Amino acid sequence: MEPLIITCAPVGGEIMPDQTPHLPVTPEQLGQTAAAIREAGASIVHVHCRNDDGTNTHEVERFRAAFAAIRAQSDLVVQFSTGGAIGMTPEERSSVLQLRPEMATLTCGSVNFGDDIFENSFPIMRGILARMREYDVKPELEIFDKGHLANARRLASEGVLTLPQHADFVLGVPGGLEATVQNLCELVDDLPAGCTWTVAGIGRQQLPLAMVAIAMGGHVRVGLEDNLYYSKGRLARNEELVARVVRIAHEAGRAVATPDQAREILGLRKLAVA
Ligand code: KMH
Ligand code: ZN
Repeated sequence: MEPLIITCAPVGGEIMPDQTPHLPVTPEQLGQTAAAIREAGASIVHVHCRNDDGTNTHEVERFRAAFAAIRAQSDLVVQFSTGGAIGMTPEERSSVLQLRPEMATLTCGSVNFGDDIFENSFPIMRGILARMREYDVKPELEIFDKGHLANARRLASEGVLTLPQHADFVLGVPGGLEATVQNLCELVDDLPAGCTWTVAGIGRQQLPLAMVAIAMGGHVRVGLEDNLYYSKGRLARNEELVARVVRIAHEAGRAVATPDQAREILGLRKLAVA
């Protein structure tokens, strides 16, 4: 099996600082988190940004500062969110692509998201993909529901998305596909040929689905964006969620990818040395 790529999603767009003291809010805190999760064994960091008061922002200058802080302290693959937070416009969500992160997410369809709707119509997806092509950013296909893979195939048939790509199955969002092993297996079976995949289980399903992905040859995402707790009632730090997956992978005899190995698996260019 290829080495395990561990993505850490340390912030997200939903958790607020009054829910945990471990949420990185400022660019400096994101830089420190990057160093800590890299040390623990992560190879990709999935980036959302916050204002100093913890509210969400997709402001280009905030992402620029976060990108610089992460790069100053780690060689992680940097993946920006284009999902942002509920209520952001498609323009806001995609404007950060001009900073040319190595990767960025493309959610492949609309989905209920708690009491809200996370809107990703075909025009929104085409618009994000156009900017990804303009700035040469590799998409990661965010799959929250079964039909999202069909949407990706439709975008490919239109010629606006090339396949294969890397997919991230985000399972367990209230309103999306439930975080079960059966659902994961069905999605893996339905993947377009040649695609690689990661699973991000929400909440307490993060750990069991990570274990299944390690065994199946997939890849794993952990982090506070998806799961606040290390165990029942005990708030997690991002780096310890990563470290636990590394320990399990080692026990299972699966090597863990460095960022450069992740770049090779995902078809990304090597990081230029300054
Ligand atoms: N915060 C969610 C509404 C992504 O980063 O691409 C969307 C999200 C997906 O987190
Ligand atoms: Zn995200």
